[in-house]
Amino acid sequence: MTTNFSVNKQLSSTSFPIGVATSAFQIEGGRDSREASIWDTFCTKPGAVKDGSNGFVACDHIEYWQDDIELVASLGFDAYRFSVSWPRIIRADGSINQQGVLFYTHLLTLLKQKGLKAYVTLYHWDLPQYLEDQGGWLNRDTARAFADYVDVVSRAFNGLVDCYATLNEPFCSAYLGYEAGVHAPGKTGKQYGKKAAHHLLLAHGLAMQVLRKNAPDVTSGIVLNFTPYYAASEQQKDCAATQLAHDHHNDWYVRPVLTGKYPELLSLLPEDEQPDIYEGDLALISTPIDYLGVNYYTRSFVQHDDNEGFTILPPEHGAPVSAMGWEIFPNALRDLLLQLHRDYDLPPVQITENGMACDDVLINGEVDDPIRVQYLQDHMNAVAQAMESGVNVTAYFVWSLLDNFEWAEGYLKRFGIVYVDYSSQRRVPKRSAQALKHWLTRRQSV
Ligand code: GCO
Repeated sequence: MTTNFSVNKQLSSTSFPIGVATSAFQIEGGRDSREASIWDTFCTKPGAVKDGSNGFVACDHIEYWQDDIELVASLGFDAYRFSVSWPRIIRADGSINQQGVLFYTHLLTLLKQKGLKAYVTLYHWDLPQYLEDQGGWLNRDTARAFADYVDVVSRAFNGLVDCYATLNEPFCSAYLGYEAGVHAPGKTGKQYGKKAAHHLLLAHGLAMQVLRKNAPDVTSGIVLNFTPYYAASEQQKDCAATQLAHDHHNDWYVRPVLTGKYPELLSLLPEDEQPDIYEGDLALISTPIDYLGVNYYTRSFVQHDDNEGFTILPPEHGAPVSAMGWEIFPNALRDLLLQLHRDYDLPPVQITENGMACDDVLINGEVDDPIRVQYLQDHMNAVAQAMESGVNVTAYFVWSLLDNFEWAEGYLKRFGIVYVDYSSQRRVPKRSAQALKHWLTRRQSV
């Protein structure tokens, strides 16, 4: 297998951390040693998850975590981004699950021993079910409960963490979970999405204040996902629809965090779709962050729609797509970074997720994924171009270390650079992992 991997010099110095990412629900398993999360419940709904699977075992990382960290180190990465499972830390009765806390402190200690930087995400979609039973993210109190949980972990992890992310992709939690209903908890209705989003952003703001107190030396921020939208035609109404999609899905999250204001769209929303904003909320939400985490996978085309205002189109016929059906278009990552740089007074940016699902198959003990190698190389080079144009990017993470539970797709989609044989839990580094290793271990310090 060839393992050539050629990346622009900006990203090829050992002083620029290259990492690999995972999240708790997607890999851990160990369901019996934690409380239920909204994803456990969602998985029991007929038809909610394509293959009818769940996160009871997943990659059994709760058993194999030492091997998995060893793998991250042996592949030559500088950093590991993972998430902490809230329902593994705080029990329904409010007490602390010390075994859960220990799991993560052991993991963090091992990362330190291996010289790997620890990037810790505090919420990657697995809300404790007992909080959903009280209204979940539609209940303002959930934001306060999050801050209390963050207080517990940031004290326990003292000295072990390099970087915190409060939330991962609040758009997905709010819109996919409470409006479109395709993610947990599976609620549908336009009256819910922005309300849930506001409480999530509030949770972020409250958590930032806790982190400033408990972990003042740790780089802290938030991770947002962005789908750059392109107008399906030059017609004015398609251009307006594209802006609307951007305001709803991208700008709704980044603008309040960076400026303390929602997009103007707020005043145009029907009353029942408006979030419940209290005095002081936006000041909290815009607590200064040390970095903005950007997750990028694809772009989309947008068309005017008479009912909804906009509709998002599938990729054009013949466009290269991933196994998710998402268009592969690296230049949109460069352009996204440049646009953020133009629109905002940006803090340093980390690319906290980037990767693709392929139809990977294990043949004679090997998995050949040249398309993923190309994808990663092209996207890293797109990042390097943005850096050349002045965007301050300070880290890059591949999604994901392992094939894992891909939410509503179950185990059908493989995003890992390491193949997981779920029947034996054997891990097999794909060609992409080998290519990355070859490149990572030959970088120079500059
Ligand atoms: C994400 C998610 C990941 C997904 C990945 C691919 O943050 O979107 O963090 O959990 O697996 O994006 O869909």
